[in-house]
Amino acid sequence: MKRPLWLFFFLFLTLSAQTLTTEANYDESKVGAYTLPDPLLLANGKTVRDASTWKSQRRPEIFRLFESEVYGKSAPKPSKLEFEVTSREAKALGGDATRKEVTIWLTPKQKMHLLVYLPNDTKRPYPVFLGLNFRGNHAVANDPGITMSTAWMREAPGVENHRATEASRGTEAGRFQVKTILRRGYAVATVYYGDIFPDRKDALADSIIPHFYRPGQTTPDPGQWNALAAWAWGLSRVMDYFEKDRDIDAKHVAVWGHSRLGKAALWAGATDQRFAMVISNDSGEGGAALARRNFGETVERINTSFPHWFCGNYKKYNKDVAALPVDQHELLALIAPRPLYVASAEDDQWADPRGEFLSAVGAGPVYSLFHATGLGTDQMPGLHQPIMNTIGYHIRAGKHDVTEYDWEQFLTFADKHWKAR
Ligand code: GTR
Repeated sequence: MKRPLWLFFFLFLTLSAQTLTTEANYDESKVGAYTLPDPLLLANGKTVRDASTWKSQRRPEIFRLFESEVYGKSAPKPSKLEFEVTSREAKALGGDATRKEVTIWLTPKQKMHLLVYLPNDTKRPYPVFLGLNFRGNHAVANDPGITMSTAWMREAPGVENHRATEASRGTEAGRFQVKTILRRGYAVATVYYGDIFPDRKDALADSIIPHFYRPGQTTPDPGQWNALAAWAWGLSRVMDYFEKDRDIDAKHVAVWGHSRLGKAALWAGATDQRFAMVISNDSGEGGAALARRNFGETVERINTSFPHWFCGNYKKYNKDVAALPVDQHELLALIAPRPLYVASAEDDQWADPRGEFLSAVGAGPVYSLFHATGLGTDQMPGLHQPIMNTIGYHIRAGKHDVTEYDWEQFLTFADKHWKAR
């Protein structure tokens, strides 16, 4: 029997519509009921009542679940890390800063480039804000002295054929606010995220990951790392360097990130407790936002658009997010009792600002175990009303970005927690 061609088209369209829930939900009344896993409930059914049980039993349980089901387990610290200071300029940025460039050899063959600005005053060692950048170190400030990245990058202003040109200098400066940060007495440090894992679906072979395969291994196991965990791992390697750099106060390193790099910053804060403060800016799905809230981006969407970000096991939850053994408030809880700041933007509904706030609320009981006040409220504040307890939160007007307003809050938050250092 001959079937008309249009019937096949029709079937194809129906099937593809079923494989991906196409429309993102932006209607609060359609979020639906969900039950969050209890961060204080041990696998053996007992409840955690003190910080020591959290640290010795429950934290490792939650950590291992995130490791095997969400981000994947990373390689350990390499035995042979090498650091090479390639430049030092004491009169950078019109004399306001000292600029250092450091090559971090992750393996004898794979390196990443670290850029550091130090404020030119006498209070060495400096606390520092460390964050990955999207466009190469030369994009974070208008400073012709920064070595241009030669790595592959996504198309962006000043990028041609996936390589940076002179025109891309300073194109990410608005997000880094280098001078403002330096003026407040903090150092600034950054690495191009593509040095660790180029942000493309097919870049695994060019990433750090194959360098740590077991003999004969050709792809990560479903519970092993992928791009997000690799970016977080790279941040820890910067921390390894800071522990040897006398300009930097390694006990006061705030790791921060925007969007996908905010997700990486949170995972870095969870995996590496040397980071004394963690800041997530508009990190959304797979970052600060609750996975179970059906609002904006979903687990299925993110795994479909970015299959190289999370580990293989995370894909099991595309159609059944309720089966996830964890939710993102527990990722935030892994940061406890260290200061944690979550920032949202009103027009960034894709990242689910309310889901980011509720996740910070959900981490609160773990902060309480340490006699620290998490957020101290479960009422979402209005625009430009920052909350600054051991967990901080704000939602500002405007779009998905990092702005002067965001930095003003991060700096105030850091001052509040670190002034007495
Ligand atoms: C989006 C992605 C978000 C967020 C964002 C970004 O396309 O869906 O999860 O990570 O990219 O990194 O800018």
